[in-house]
Amino acid sequence: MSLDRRRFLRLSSTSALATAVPWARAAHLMLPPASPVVLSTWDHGMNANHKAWQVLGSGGSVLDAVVEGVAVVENDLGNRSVGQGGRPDRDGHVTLDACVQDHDGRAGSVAFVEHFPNPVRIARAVMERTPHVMLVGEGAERWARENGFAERRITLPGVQADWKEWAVKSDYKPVVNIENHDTIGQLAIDAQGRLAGSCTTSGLAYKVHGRVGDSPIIGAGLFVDGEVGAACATGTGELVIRIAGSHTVVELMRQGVDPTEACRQAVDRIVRRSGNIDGHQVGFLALRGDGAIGAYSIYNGFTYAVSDAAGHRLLESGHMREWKP
Ligand code: SD4
Repeated sequence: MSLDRRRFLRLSSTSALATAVPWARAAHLMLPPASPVVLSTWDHGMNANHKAWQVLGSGGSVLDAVVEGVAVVENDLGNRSVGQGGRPDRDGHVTLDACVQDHDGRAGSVAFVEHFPNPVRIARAVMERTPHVMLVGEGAERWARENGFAERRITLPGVQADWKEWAVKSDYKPVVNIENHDTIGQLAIDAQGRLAGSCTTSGLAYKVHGRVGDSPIIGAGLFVDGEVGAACATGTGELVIRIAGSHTVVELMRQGVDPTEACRQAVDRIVRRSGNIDGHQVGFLALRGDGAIGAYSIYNGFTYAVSDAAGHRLLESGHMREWKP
C-alpha cells in the first residue's frame, strides 16, 4: 500500500472515531510531525536543543537526543541550577536529581546523588539495566560506580563563597526565574512520532539536606506517554509534585485539550489550590504526538527553546501573574 493511501486511511479512521467518541482525539491517532521537534526549558535550553538536534540529525534515537541534549547543560560548570556547578543545599552539598522516560513509558530516575557529572546518563542506565525506576542517595551512587560511571569530586570556590555568605543568615526563600536558567527539562519527538523526555537539576538552592523536588519524579517533573504526548516542569518542585503536574498536563491533552491550554490549566490548578504562592514560579512545557507544542507559567519570564523545521528559537510562555521584584 502506498504511503499516501496509508496516510489517508489513518486520517479517515481518525476523524470517524473522533466524531463518535470525543476522547479519541488523543494523539495516538494523530500523524507524526513532518520533522522532529525539540523543546527545552529556559535560556540554557538553546544549547541543549542544538545538541539534541545534532544527535537526531546524525541518526541517534530520540532518547539519545534528550539525554545528550541536557547533558550539555549538566556539563556547564557555570550553570548554578543544573549539574555539579549548581548551588548546594544548606549543608554545603550539591545534590542532583534527574530522570528520563521514553515513548513506551519506560522510565529511569536518580535522586539525591553527589559527585557525578551526568545524573541523566545514570537515570537512563537505571531504566535500561535494572528492573527498577528510581534509585536514590548512597545506593544510587554505589550502583553508578559499579556500573562504570566515574565519580568526580569538585569544589567550586565561587559557589562555596556564596553558600558561606548565605549561611550567615540562612534565609531560605525561593527566587523567581533565578538567572533565567533553572532545572532543564527537554521533550522531543522524531519524524516517526516517537517521543522521549528528560529532566535534570541541582534542585532548589540551600534546600534541606535530603530534599528531593519534582524533577526526578515521573509524573511530576516529567511525563511521557507515546499515545498522547509529553510534558515537563520547572520551578518550585513541591507545588508541582502536589498536583502530579506533568502527568496532569498529559492527561488533559489525552482529553483533547490543546498543549498550551493543558499547561495553563495545570498552572491554574496550582494557583487555586496552593494558598500563598507569592514568589514561587512554576512553568510547564508540553509536546503533543503530532508535534504541537505548549507552555505556560505562573509568573512572566519563563523562557523556553524550540527547535523544528523552521530552526532554533527562544520564546517566552504565557503567564498568569506579573512578577515585580
Ligand atoms: C526542584 N524543580 O528541585 C526543581 C528545581 C527548580 O527552582 O526548578 N528550582 O524543585
